Amino acid sequence: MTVLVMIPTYNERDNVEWIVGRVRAAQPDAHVLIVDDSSPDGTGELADALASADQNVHVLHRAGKEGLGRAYIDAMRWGVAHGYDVLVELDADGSHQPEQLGRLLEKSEPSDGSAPVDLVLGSRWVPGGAVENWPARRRLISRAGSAYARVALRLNVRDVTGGYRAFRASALAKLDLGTVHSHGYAFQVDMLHRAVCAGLTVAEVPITFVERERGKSKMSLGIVAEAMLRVTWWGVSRRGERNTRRA
Ligand SMILES: Nc1nc2c(ncn2[C@@H]2O[C@H](COP(=O)(O)OP(=O)(O)O)[C@@H](O)[C@H]2O)c(=O)[nH]1
Ligand SMILES: [Mg+2]
Repeated sequence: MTVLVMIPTYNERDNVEWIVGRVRAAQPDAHVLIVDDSSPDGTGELADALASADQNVHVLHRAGKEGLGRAYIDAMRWGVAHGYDVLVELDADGSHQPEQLGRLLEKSEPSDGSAPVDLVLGSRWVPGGAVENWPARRRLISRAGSAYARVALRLNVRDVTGGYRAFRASALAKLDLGTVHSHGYAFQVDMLHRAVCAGLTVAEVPITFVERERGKSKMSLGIVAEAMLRVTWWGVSRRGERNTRRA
C-alpha cells in the first residue's frame, strides 16, 4: 500500500518542517505532498528545501490562496495521477498528530484481512477522541456544526467537519472531483456527503486534536457561514430529490 500525506499550507513557516519531520518519523514509507498557495511568509521555499533533501517529500505550488478545498482537490488529482493507493488529509499546524496516522491506515488496509474502508475519518467526537486546548466557544461551534450537518444530510457520523482523513484512491474516482466547489469546513462535509451518496464505506477512529501553538488559524466567519449555507442548500435539495422520486 502506497500512502500520500497531503499537507495544505498557507503561512505555515513555523510549522512546516516540524510537521513533515513528524510524518516522516511516524510513517517512514509514506510520501508527503505539501500544497502551498504562494504563502507570502516563504513557506513554499522552505517546502522546496525539504523536498530537495528528501525524495519522499514533494511540493505543489499554487498561484494564490483559494481555500482548503481547491488545494486538496489539486493534491488529490496529483496523488491519483502518481498512483498512490491511499491519500491522507492532514493540517500543517500540528492539530492532527502524525503519530496517530496508523489508526487511520489500519482501517484503510486492515492487517487482519478484513475489508478496506474507503474513507476513514479521524474523529474528535467518538469515544476515545478528544480536543486539547480549545476554548468552550470553538468546541461548541464544532459540535453544533457537526450536529446540524448530521441532521440536515442524514449522516451517521459524529465528526462531520474534521480534516484528518484517509481516502482510498480507488474510491475517490467515484466522487467527481471536478464538481467540488466548496472551500473550508464545507469542503469536508461535501466530500463526506458525496462519499455516503456514492455508497462508499466510511469509518471513524478516535483522534486527539491539539490546537495549534504557532502561526495563525485561517478560520473565519466566512468559512463558518459558507458551511452553514451550503449544508442547508444540500439538505434542502436532497429532500427535494427524495420527494420527486416519491411522487
Ligand atoms: N494551501 C492552502 N492551505 C490552507 C488554506 N487555508 C488554510 N490552509 C491550511 O489548512 C490547514 C488548516 O487550517 P487552519 O488555519 O489551521 O484552520 P483551523 O484548524 O480550522 O483553525 C492548515 O495547514 C492551513 O495552513 C488555503 O487557502 N490554501
Ligand atoms: Mg488548525
